[in-house]
Amino acid sequence: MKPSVYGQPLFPSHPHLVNEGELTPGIPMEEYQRRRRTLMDSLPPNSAVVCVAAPVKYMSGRNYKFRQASDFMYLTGFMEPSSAIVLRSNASSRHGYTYTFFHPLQTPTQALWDGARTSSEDVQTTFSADNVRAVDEFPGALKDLLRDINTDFVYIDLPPGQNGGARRVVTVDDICQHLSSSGNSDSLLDALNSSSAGAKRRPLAPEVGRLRSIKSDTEQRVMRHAADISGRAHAKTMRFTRPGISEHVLAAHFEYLCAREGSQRPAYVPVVASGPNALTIHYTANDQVIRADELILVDAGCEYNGYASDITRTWPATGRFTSAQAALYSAILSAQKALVTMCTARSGLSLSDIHRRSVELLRKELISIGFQGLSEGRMSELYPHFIGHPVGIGECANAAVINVSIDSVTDLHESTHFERNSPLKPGMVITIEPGIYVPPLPHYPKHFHNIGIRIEDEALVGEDYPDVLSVNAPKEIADVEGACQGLLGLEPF
Ligand SMILES: [Mn+2]
Repeated sequence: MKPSVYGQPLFPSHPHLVNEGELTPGIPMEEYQRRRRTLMDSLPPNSAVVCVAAPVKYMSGRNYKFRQASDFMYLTGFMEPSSAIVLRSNASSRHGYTYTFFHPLQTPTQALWDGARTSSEDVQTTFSADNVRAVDEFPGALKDLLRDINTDFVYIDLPPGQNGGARRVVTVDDICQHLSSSGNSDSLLDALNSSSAGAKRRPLAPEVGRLRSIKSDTEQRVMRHAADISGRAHAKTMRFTRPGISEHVLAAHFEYLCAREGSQRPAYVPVVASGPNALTIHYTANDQVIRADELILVDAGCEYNGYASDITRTWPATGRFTSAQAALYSAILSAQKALVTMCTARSGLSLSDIHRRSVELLRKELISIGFQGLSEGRMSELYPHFIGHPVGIGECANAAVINVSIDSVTDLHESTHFERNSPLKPGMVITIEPGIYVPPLPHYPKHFHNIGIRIEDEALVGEDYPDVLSVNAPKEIADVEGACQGLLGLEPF
């Protein structure tokens, strides 16, 4: 069906991407219903949930490729901007709650220039909404909801603020601004800030975050596919590497390989750090030339059908580790493999526990290759970040929420409402990414100076065993060298 009459790929228009019965690729319509039902069942009686789509962002006059807000995507499967939903407890309705969908009505001019948006009829039938209304009516409906004496709690989140990355307390004017230019946002803001509304407002993100942290079977399948694509791209990028080319060429090559496999976008800005650049944890300039004696640290992963992947590998430019590089690499690898085995429910460990183990293990490994005087301070100089983080539907996060994870400043790849101190549960997907970055300081062995190595896998937590999703990316020294040298039968393209 060309042109499509929908605002996103759906089975009738894109049967090569979306199977019958699925709302988004890989995720059935019933699963979205189950997510909403589980959310509503987890809240007190007489609760309402309000969730808002992402706004369109502009780059010098033209819009960026749109990406839906993560929680809205998780609850609706709807991939268009300027929309909102309201869920209300209602035991007598067919789903156990009522589902009201606000979306923009399209004008013929918009359709001509931007292509079709999903019609109200299709929002109702395909997305299972009980009521469909024009988004212009949303501010008024929200005001009514906040004043409704039969609604005890309104779970609502507001877009992150601009004030240094910290979340503002009330910013629903942002919601109105991007949902409805005609809406009276002043009076809505007044309504939200009224004392009665303040007493009923609750943050939605922690509630959705709890659900999002446990991946269903279908989510696990999508995430495995995302990791397969990224892992293979790592292997082929190893093969593609040669001294004398620039870091950005490897970044471009990796992204090209993922895009060809159907990835919609990179999950985050990749780190391609050659030699001492690897000592900058968030190195993303990716604009220097790779030298023959250097290692290259590549932290890169694709987003595929809404789910992120996140893998780091470090390999030699020439395809062969020097003895110092190999010694440090093996030390980190043996700690990394031991840490991956801890990603089970049976272990009873939390991510924070695993982090503490990672410091102990790395210290022991470093001592065995000649490091001395590894006090707590020295360890955090060599290993300045956290062991890992949850992965799933990506989400921009602010550094204030969690300030020690590698990815916290740029992107968390999953809800920020992950309980680091609670034992791991089956169905969680977390990264295990120990790294050592040796500054050129006299208290460290000279032959390790300026070497930075990180090895990062994605582990699906099981009851008794972890399932490593990122297995396609070579990790053992023999496999990494084999991939670089073309001994694994892998072509660079
Ligand atoms: Mn990561």
